[in-house]
Amino acid sequence: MKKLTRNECAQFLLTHDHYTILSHRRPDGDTIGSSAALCLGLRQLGKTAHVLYNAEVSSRFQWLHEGLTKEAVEEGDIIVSVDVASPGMLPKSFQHLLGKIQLRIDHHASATSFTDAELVDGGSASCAELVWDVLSIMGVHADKALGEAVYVGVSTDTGCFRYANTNAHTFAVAAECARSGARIYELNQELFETNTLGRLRMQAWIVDHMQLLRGGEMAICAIPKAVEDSIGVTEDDMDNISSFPRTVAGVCMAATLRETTDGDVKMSVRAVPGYDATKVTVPFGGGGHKGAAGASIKKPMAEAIKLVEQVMLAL
Ligand SMILES: [Mn+2]
Repeated sequence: MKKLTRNECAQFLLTHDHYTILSHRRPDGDTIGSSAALCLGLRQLGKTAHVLYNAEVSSRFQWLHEGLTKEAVEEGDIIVSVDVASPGMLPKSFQHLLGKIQLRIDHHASATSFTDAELVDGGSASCAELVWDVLSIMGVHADKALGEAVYVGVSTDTGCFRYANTNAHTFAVAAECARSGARIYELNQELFETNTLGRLRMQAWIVDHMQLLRGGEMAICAIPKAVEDSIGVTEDDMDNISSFPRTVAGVCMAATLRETTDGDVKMSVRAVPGYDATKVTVPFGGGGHKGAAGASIKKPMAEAIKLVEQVMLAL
């Protein structure tokens, strides 16, 4: 595996003409915005580029991929993944492409290499910023559609510029997006200022049921599938719900556990600076960033809660 700088990555992308771009499973604003931005930028340079159709993209973000997707990789396509930290983060329907992916653009420091070459910057708040840096080296100009794709990635991965990963570069890229004509106010309203009733009811349930540990320094929030079903939340309602328990005053690290349809548990951990969320996820084979990390736990919920509690109490 070859490590690339932004310049080398730009040169690589300039050299070829046909691209398929991959996003990750449970796609968030960053992987969707990054893939859309890369696709639009390559097309602006006259290249043939598509985002591989990801069935898990929720209705909230579908507009970003409109007109950009295709159903299958074509002969001769260069395959590029964006915001994908490990092979396991690829959707099941993309798994057969492992071994054929030429380039990974990513910002996960605790990543597993799985491509021929990679541009990885763990200091970048979002993958979209990295994509933008590379595109601008390539001579791409940010128009409104490209600016909005980058902005969705940058703003969602920084919690609208509130998380600790936010830095001067993040704001510089956001400024480029604003200059491009991106609808900053409308996107902020839609992504950060508006809640569905389902989401608010879920937050109310969390307030009543979260378990505080170590005198309120840490929290575990275990949401049974039956509760999600009875409230009637959608995946959009649950998007980044794990950042909510952490907003309680005094809570520095919070683990949110959700039951999957297979009866296993998906855990998301959020932490403030000085705490390391990966210390809770790595013992379960997961990964992530210090501020935000995740793991899949192949245990029933009751057992998973006990194990997570043990890990948190031992930190
Ligand atoms: Mn990301």
